[in-house]
Amino acid sequence: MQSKNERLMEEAMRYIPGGVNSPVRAFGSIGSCPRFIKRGDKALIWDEEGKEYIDFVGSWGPMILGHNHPAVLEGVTEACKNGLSFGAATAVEIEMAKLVCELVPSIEMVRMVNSGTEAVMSAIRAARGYTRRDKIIKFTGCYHGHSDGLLVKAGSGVMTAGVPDSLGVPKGCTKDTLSAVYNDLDSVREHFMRCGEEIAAVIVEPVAANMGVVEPKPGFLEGLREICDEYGALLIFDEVITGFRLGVDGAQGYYGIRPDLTTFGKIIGAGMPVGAYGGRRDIMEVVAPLGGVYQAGTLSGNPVAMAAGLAQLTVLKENPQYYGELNQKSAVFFKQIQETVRGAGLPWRVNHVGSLGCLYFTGQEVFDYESAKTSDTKAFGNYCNYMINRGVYLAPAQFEAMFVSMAHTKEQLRQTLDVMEQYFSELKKGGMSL
Ligand code: KE4
Repeated sequence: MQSKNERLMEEAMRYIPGGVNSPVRAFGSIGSCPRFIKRGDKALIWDEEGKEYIDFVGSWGPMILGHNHPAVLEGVTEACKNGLSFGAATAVEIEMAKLVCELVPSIEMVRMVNSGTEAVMSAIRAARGYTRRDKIIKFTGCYHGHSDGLLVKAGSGVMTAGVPDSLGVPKGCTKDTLSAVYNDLDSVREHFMRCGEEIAAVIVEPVAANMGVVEPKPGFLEGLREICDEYGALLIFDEVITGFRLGVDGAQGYYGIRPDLTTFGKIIGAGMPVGAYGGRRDIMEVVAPLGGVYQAGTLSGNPVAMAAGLAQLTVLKENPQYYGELNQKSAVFFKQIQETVRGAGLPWRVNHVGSLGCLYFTGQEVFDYESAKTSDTKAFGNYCNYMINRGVYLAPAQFEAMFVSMAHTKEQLRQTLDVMEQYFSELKKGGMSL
């Protein structure tokens, strides 16, 4: 007998590629049927079959306050009553820009767009327009959205130009994208020594949260800052995940590094489609209509989306203690996961930074893409399906982060650990294959 989720997936597959509007949602890497989520509240979500889950995806990061936060709901509801969109300047966009500039010291000017992808694409164009240089350095294992120039084959040789990692991306779009190794400053220096005067920018996830969760080694981010200054290249922090997550001033505040440009998404929209890029005024002044870098968008700065983001950022600004509580709660939780795994005699590794964490199914330390890739994704799939089937909604892919929110209660985290303990003890008794 087909479940409702299976019936919905069958129908979705008829009208939407892969049945989903974003590939990771298809549960392909864990080989099971996606849950069609009907609603969320605080740290919980329910699927169309009425099953309840403790949510550690949180829409891939935006729901730091949990689902349905009253301030966000009220902000959106009130904004809707005035109309959904005008394609004209609105006062709420000024409020939003002012708040982002106030909360993130490196941001002197900011432009709203509709996704993280659009924010990164635009920031790179601004960097190229400002420096009049073409090349960009990114890091293997870091993901910056799906704009052509960034869909570069992972690990393509340090000495060679980027090779497209997707059909439909012409070689010309990636020839100026150079790959370096995360946490390896020498791999960055090699590029600069060879063609430093052609390099417009280095773009980095200050905490790499698209190969699980990989923290920058001490000196890595500082080294990037120094190398960029030495060669006149710009440093772009892609804070689509870490922005307003690690603290109100993101990873740049957490690590004390000042990038030239920063990209945002996710939390800045509180679940509505919002991205943003901003930074030094002299750089942002190259953006149209002020300067010659063209970028536009029908729904950029949409008043309803701004109301959502403004409400969430205001709650975070007015309650700075939330971050201490969230990061402390998360640190205890991720350490307990590590203890649970070790207690079952298993070698797997937990990486965590603030409220981001990842359980890697590998016995190796994970500090870059190559070490992350040693994870046993099949074993992860078995674990992930077990957890989801028992009401713990994890990202259905090994190389995604767990997101803890302010709404997760200690009881829900304890419940999650109990299910993990069941899994690992059954595994140890041989009740399940790896
Ligand atoms: P969006 O275009 O998906 O809003 O943002 C792209 C992006 C840019 N930069 C970073 C660091 C990101 O993590 C992302 C998107 N993150 C993924 C999750 N790892 C979104 C989930 C999905 O693709 O469905």
